[in-house]
Amino acid sequence: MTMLNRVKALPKGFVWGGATAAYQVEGATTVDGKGKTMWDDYLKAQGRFSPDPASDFYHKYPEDIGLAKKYGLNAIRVSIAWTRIFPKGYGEPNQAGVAYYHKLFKTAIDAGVTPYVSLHHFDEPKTLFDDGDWLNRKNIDYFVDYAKFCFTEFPEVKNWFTINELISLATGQYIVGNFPPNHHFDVTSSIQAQHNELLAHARVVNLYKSMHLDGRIGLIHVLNPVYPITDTPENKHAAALYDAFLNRFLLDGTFLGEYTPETMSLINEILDANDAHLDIEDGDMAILKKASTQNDYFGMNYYQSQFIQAYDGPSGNHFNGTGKKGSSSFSFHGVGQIVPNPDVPTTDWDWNIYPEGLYDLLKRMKREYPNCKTIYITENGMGYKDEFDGTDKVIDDSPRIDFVDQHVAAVLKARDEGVDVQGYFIWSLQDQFSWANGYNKRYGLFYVDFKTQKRYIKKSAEWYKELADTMK
Ligand code: BGP
Repeated sequence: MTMLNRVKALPKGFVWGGATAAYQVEGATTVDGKGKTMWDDYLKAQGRFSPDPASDFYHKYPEDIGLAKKYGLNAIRVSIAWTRIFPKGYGEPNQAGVAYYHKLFKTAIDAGVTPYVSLHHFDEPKTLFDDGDWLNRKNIDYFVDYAKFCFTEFPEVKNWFTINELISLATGQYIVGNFPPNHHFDVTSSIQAQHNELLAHARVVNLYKSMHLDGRIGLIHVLNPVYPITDTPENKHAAALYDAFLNRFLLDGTFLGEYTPETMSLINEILDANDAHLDIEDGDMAILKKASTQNDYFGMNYYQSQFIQAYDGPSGNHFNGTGKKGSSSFSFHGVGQIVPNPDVPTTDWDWNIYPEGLYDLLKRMKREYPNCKTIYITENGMGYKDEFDGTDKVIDDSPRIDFVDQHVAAVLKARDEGVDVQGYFIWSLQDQFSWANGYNKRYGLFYVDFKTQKRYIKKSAEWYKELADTMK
């Protein structure tokens, strides 16, 4: 019996993958010489959940790659934990960590599941975090050294990404305050971290190109389309401010190699309202400019769109980290307020389910950023409280299938209209913990019983396979 609903077939040669991130899946945080990340002590002190055993991917990767293959996936997103290679972020490489990634990549390649590899997925080495993290420009030098080591050491990797989701890191750390060091509405640090991470990305891309390697490189942004809740001039302006802060500043820096006057006028309005500032040093923009035409592709993550209302009051937020529907709020002084849209359904974590946003985004990339040529959707998926009855019965996660189906349909529509989208990675391959929500926010095609580390099949995996088979 077919499970196909909106999407009936995938284009031939489409990359049909599943995504993971080292810290969220590997576990084994203290073995084989691994150094601490910025999360280890923080999570311990917080006491909400532990990064061990996660999904035990450090040991279970052959099984998970086997499942990926069995269910028709031809690609996997993984990240290298910087602290497995350089426990302090710099110095002598840790051979056990290097050996682990060689084994992981070989297992995937041998199975016909191509690895797409990020160098940085939120897991900053603790030593460098303590030293200022991305706010310290020395961090950029260490990141470039680490990237160079990986490019030389892992020639089997042909698809690289520099950094995952600069905006989530910068806002999680300095605006929302749910990533260490938990600052709230520290606008200066947030915008400076974004600029410095863009510089790090650009330097690594320029380096990669100068090495003339046989492979491709790009970076990953999560984009949040922003719409005024009603079409008043005030709401439209608030939406433009949000868009500049969440999307435009980073897209301009990545694909134009400059922050356009229009973008900067919006950003400066936000900075002025918050007594904040941004330092750009001589030579920075030339580095961004050079890299802006050299990205081989763009990894786009998309989860949700935001609806905005003009707002004059103080900044404040409540983060829904538990899945209690309707408990989140976010107001940004000098920018606007995120408000619910009664016509748009939400997940239990108050994330708007709005596939139109993904379609709009893809069309916008083509219109506004011609240097962004090939796109992969590197993350999209639905956090859901899967119900597991302890048996081998396939777990029914129909709402997730519906979510992914709607979003893949939006991707293929944009592709039919000329946007060069070459692939889609569901977040996530197997269940893994969520940075600010812990283990009860599941996204996987495969259910992980975190007590026994056994894997169980979800209905979405069977649906994914059925679509994979349409490519043959
Ligand atoms: C992205 C991250 C992923 C993942 C995902 C889901 O921002 O790149 O690592 O966590 O979002 O988000 P969450 O876990 O907060 O639900």
